[in-house]
Amino acid sequence: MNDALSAPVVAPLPAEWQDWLVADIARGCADADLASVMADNGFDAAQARVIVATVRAMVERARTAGDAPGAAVVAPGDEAVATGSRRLPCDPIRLPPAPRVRAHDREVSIGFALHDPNVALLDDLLSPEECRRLVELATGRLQRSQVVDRASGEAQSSGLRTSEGAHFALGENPVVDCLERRIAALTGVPIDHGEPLQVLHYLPGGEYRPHHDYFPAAEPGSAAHLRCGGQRIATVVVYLADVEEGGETLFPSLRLSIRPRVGSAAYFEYCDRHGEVDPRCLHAGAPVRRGEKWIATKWLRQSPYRPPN
Ligand SMILES: O=C(O)CCC(=O)C(=O)O
Repeated sequence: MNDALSAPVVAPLPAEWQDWLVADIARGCADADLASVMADNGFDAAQARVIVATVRAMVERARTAGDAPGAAVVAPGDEAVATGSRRLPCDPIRLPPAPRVRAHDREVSIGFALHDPNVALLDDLLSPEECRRLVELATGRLQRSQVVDRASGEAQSSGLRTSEGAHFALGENPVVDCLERRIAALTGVPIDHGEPLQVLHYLPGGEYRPHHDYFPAAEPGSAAHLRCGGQRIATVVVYLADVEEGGETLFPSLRLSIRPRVGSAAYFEYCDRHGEVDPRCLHAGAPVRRGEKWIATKWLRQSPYRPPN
């Protein structure tokens, strides 16, 4: 492709969409998925395909020339992250750069988005009816929630996590299927990179003490989990009901507290394209003070997820 041809196609594209495309191409997203998100968000479908192909060609050309846009630059003096290496610049957030975006079959609002680390509030990810349906489907198959033992990798009950939960296989029913498609459309992470959805129920006093969702590479219990689809890269916590009091999702390092509101979701990323994890995404489910808390949690992986045997 020559520059004279590519320039007019890319130039009118708003800068935030250019950045989003460059970042998602570098992460390995497929052209068809990127074009489809753009089409869902008001771009002409044919033009979106041309734009994606053009930006990809520019990224490839820059990479060949040794000047990849978004390439890792180690910033001298940056604080260390979990691996003990110097901190790399945070990847741009995976969400499309618009306050209101079309995600598969539904308009979703981005309530707020923080950068570095990437944390966002998604409003209206599910309708109240869909939330009620998920709660209904989970009731009757709830079991005590477990955590992964850091040394052995085994799942076990713990006072750190006092909820009960139910797992749903990928696409197990229409609500789960729609939710998975919406999350994939929003994040560009393919559906098969998702672990089974968990619906969780907390009674008064129930909580999830501060923890990370990723598997620290240095811990012996992590190895078996990392073989199942690589590292966890992001989490979506969907609130299936309001909570009368308490039950916020807390991010102590960010001094951020997200209050459960039916249909909305907390979204956060903690593993970049170099596999570096970000301990600042420490989070907790605060104790429920009054009422009950219902959420659905989706963990996304670097690669297709295969459950351990
Ligand atoms: O209960 C919450 O608000 C947070 C849930 C959570 O941390 C998780 O599922 O990983």
